Amino acid sequence: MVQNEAMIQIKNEAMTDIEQAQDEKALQDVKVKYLGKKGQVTGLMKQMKDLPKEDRPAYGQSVNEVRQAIEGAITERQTILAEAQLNQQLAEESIDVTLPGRTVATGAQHPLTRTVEEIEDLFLGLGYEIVTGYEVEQDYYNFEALNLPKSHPARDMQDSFYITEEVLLRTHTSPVQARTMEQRNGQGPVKIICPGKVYRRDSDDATHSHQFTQIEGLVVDENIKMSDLKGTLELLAKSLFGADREIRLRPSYFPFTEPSVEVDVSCFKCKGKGCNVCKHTGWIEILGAGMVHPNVLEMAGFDSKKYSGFAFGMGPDRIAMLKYGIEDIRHFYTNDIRFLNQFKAVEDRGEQHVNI
Ligand code: FA5
Repeated sequence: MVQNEAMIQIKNEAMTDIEQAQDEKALQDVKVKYLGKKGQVTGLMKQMKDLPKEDRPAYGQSVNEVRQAIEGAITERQTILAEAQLNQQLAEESIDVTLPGRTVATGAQHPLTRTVEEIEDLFLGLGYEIVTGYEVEQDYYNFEALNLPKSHPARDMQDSFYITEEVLLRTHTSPVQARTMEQRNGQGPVKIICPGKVYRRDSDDATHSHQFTQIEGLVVDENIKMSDLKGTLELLAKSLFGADREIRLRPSYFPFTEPSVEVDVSCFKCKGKGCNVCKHTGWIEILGAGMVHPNVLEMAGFDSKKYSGFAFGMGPDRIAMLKYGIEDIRHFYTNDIRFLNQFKAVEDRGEQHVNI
């Protein structure tokens, strides 16, 4: 049996609908409209039961041909739509490989950390150990064990933040000396440096901060002399500020060392002639030092007749300021990215020492 009029009309309508479907969803709707359970082609099939038995096979075959024609057209349209969608996607998502890449922000080491690590490296190379102590410290280790009894007037040199009468924020890294010596049970040698944060009730200005960094050095052994201290500090000055630097020791006073000295380094900018960095003196003060006071050795359990030692304490904040020409100590603690980024350039050039 050939396709009847109803079949041809349904087929033609289906073909138009398929042609007009603009996306996968519309195409699915067309499929349901004609081939679904309640679809028009299914409807044709249902009419078969009303036909005489002998006409049914031919009728069924004709309806099937309509179904196959519609199914084929839907599949074809699906391919066309999928291709069109892919092309559109490719056009929209095209990548211009000639565009420059986005810069990835990289960090730089903080100038203070660089300075502390530079100093640590030098002393590690000389066989020192690095020891860290407590920022919240007992009055005993911060003062008394360092020959500064309760009423000692030199306590005023380091105005302190007290937490209780016996506990304070350490004012220097020297308590680490006292603690380390105590732990060694009177047995030398001791050869340590102690980096860390310290706190003082100093009012903040360009060269003073209430929180700053110190590095303490301590050597205790038999026959340690002032010349050992001088040689060590000379090496430190040259390593930090250049091979042609000299140092100068001036008499000073610290309760925990005797004799005590302030140590100056010849100005690295003017080479000693006088300039703004050295305040026209040719010398820059970098640290305090001295021979460990016999009372300090004895209090920590060392026999001061057998052992002697030297100690020094420096402020890496001020050293970093000198090295990098930083005019205000507060820059170290405000975390301004513009300030920190300047040191990235130094790092990239791999420079150890920047002349200002
Ligand atoms: C001391 O603190 C001694 N403990 C150092 C010492 C150790 C001497 C061992 C002898 C033997 P002084 O108070 O001078 O010393 O401080 C040492 C360094 O800390 C100074 O040279 C300075 O660089 C730094 N410093 C002191 N006060 C401040 C501050 N408010 N802000 C920034 N740096 C400071």
